[in-house]
Amino acid sequence: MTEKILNNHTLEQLPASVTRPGYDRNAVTPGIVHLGTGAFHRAHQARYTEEVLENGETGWGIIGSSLRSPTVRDQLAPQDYLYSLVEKGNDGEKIRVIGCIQDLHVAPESPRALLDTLARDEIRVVSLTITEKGYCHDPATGNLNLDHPDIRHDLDNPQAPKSALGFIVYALRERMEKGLPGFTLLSCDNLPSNGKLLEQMVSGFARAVDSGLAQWVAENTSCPCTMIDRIVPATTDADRDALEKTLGVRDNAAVMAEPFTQWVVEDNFVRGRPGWEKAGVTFVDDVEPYEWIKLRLLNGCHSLLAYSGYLAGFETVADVMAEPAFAALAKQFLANEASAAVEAPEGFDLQHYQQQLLERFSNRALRHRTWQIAMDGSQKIPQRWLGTLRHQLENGGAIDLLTFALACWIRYVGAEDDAGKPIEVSDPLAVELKALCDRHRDTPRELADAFLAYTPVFGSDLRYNQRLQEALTNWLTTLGSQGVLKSVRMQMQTSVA
Ligand code: CS2
Repeated sequence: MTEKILNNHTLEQLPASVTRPGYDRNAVTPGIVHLGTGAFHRAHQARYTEEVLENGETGWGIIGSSLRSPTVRDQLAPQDYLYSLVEKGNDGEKIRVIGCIQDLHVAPESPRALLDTLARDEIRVVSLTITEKGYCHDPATGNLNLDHPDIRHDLDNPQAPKSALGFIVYALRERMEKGLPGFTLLSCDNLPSNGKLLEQMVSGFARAVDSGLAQWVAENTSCPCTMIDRIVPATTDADRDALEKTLGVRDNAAVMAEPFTQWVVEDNFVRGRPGWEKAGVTFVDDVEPYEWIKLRLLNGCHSLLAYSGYLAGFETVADVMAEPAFAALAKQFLANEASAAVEAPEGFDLQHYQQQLLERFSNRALRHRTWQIAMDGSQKIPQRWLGTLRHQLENGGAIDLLTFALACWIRYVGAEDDAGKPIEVSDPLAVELKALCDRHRDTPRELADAFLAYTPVFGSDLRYNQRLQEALTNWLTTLGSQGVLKSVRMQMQTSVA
């Protein structure tokens, strides 16, 4: 018997409590190509765009793309590109079927098809969720890494690129040659000044192709900065099974998210944009203050909880937060260290924001794995912790928990948890980082020095800071002898179990 799946035919059979597209999907034409159509995009930008289509702006359908795996296309295509967004809070859930994705290219299967789509006149916005490492930059300096294997490949293969930068620049070249206008490039990744970074990467790549092209790209595109925020854990089979019971049909492409969502965008679009402001997006002149608050408080604390919690044996962020000493640790990190290094825009209540974050992290309806957040630390740490750390060092501020966090990360990339179980470390620099740990495993001072001298992550300015060296060495020593759980309990002065 074939299982019933969510699609155009079964849409009408869903329970009445489920919201579904109220507009005519056949009347929608594409205006956006999105690179990296993972769970985050589907729970965030797509949900705002769905609202725009509901408001009658039919020219902003989304054509998705995956730069690597066919999984999302294989899930969505049999479902007529429909999927459920399940918003889960401690007090229940809301389900909405989203219909704004119209098609999805799997780039490695046909790079040509994606290039052709990007070169269509009607495409006015190209947005990206390709994760930090997708920008092929050096995380410490923000420079384009021309030695990156994908960049080298793409410079030699203009007809069949692999990287987002390759697709964007070669598609823009085709548009230039056809006499078409450019498009807006909208970064939706967790990076500071993500638009500026994208602009630099695109222009660096374009210059390496041809200087005339680079100039055309600069004149015919814009790269607004954005601050994106919504916690969206990877969907599990258990989530899909539970949802099937509610829906009465199988949805293999469903995404789970917290109720909270926020998107702050710089209003700088070269060929118009969807009326996202009517869907709750905040348009501002300067996104930067929002970005720093989000990266240093939310993401900084998330990474702290992920490394320390994983080492201590906790599977999800909510599990970590259920341990009082860790909840106190998060609170103290936000109040004493992370928030010292940000400036709130007028009217922004930083106290309330911190309180809200602690509640969001404690959402027990979401199973957000510490392992998932711990991925790609080498690409995340500079913007999440090191800017704060530099600020605190310069101003004589507290660094206790920043150095604790760094020590946890170092132990994590050493690839063994506190119970002696191997860790599957997922990071583009995993091999080099593990080698550093192996070389200096038994001498905390040398281990601290070796990491602080590792320029791809730390740059070259932190290595000789004595206060930092000592604090990091102390934590590595303590963690080596006591493990994370005991150390956190001691630090937070709660009783040792
Ligand atoms: C998380 C983020 O995986 C991670 O590194 O910190 O994805 C986080 O959930 C989002 O930025 C929340 O907006």
